[in-house]
Amino acid sequence: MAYRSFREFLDALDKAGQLKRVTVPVDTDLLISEWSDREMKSPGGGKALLFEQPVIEGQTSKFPVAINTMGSRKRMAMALGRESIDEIAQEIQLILKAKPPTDLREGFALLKQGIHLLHARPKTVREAACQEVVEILDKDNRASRIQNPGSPNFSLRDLPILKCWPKDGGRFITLPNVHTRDPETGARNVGCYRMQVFDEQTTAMHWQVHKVGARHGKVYYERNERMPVAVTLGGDPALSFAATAPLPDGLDEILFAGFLRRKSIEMVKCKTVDLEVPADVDFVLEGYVQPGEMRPEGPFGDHTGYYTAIEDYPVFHLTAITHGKDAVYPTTIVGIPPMEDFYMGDASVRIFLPVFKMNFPELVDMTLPAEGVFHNLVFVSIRKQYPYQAFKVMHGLWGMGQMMFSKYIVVVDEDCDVHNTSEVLFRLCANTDPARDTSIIRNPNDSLDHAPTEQNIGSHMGFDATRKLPGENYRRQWPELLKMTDEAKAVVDALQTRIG
Ligand SMILES: Cc1cc2nc3c(=O)[nH]c(=O)nc-3n(C[C@H](O)[C@H](O)[C@H](O)COP(=O)(O)O)c2cc1C
Ligand SMILES: [Mn+2]
Repeated sequence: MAYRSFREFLDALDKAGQLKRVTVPVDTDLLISEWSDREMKSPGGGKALLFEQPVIEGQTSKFPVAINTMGSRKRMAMALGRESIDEIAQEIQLILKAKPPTDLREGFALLKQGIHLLHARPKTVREAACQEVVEILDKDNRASRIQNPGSPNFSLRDLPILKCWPKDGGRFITLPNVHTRDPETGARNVGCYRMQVFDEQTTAMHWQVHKVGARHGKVYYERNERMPVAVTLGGDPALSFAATAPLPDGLDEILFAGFLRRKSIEMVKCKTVDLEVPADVDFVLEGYVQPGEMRPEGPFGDHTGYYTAIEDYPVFHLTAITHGKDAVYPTTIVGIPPMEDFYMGDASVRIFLPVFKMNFPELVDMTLPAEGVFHNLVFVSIRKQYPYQAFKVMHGLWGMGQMMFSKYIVVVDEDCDVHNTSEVLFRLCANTDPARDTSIIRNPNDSLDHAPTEQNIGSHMGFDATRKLPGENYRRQWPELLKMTDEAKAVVDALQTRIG
């Protein structure tokens, strides 16, 4: 089921007992963050929170704050309108099976075609809920200011944007969907890149060097042209998820979100920039990035669990803010895991598992444990057939999109449950001789990783924790893993049931 608005999603969460309303005033300066951190770290990810009276600089905001709306397996599935994420993985598998692709590129091309076939192509509309209230901020456009009866003067200061951690450089928009276009091909991209608020009309734009927004920015820079950017907040959560998913460059997030929610997304033209945005979103921040203009961003309490240091990033200038009358401000916080974003990353891995399996037929399961905050740790299980196959798989993963960042990859046999960290650690410790069973390589690193000597590059390590086959320099008899007989288990099951 597709949601017509973010409110409709919140209502669905409420009905499912997945939403807690906080009716007392709570300050956007650290207090909502502390409250939410406790909730996110409670068993299974806790509940979504709706702060009905967020306080910003002493004033109660008229927009409520929603947080942790995707922070559990159940809520993540609900956000995509599904019973479970595995449904989506199965659909992707069906698309790929229709005509088995010969390589990954072809696989994604096919996926794109399949998504088209499923009527996920966006439609354009003229009237939009996200433009019920329009505030033109651009000085150049003041003359043509669109007057909306009853619309208050409104700027970024009126949004209940959180200061998340004590030493943060300011307030950060943490769940923005940043819409850009490649000026050469016209291809659209939507990415989730945080934005530090500088003043009521400017923010930072934290697209890291490996991301598609940054690549689009570089093309504008080379052409010396002003880059139109539209940032949306809220609407159907399928888009917010798609903006975080590691899609290959060129796979349109709007199409992908349409596929996820099984309904095409309605788009509306922006008021001050030549871009389209989903009509159902809660807020639209329209504006531009002037290529070459950079400003210090940070520090920010990041998903690494540490503060990311101050660095120069592009500046986003607002030209208009539009919003619905009933808008809700969606946000999240990141920090020491587990946090809400773990469930978003986990959903990405599960949805794209069929694509990985297509490239690695031996791949059984894969997970990015919360402790590794996405890029630091990957557990993968394989059905091993020939010597050094574990190394083939790790090197293959290091060559695939954002998997290039994976700092440690542990490969185990198919009978090991990768979702059980203790089982993986047991295999890792028991089955490896470090000098023989590891591979250290050089690869790009995630920009946020503070450990490497130089930013963006570093070493990565793979562990072959599978049982060794002939031909893998193991000259002894590999021992057998302990296993109880089924008969003994059945007898003890029966006895225990009898005594209760
Ligand atoms: C809560 C959250 C915040 C994020 N913040 C950033 C960010 O500030 N900068 C960035 O480059 N990526 C950030 N990401 C990761 C990107 O959204 C992710 O890599 C995405 O796939 C990028 O899309 P793209 O490939 O279209 O550039 C964030 C992800 C989440 C879940
Ligand atoms: Mn993208």
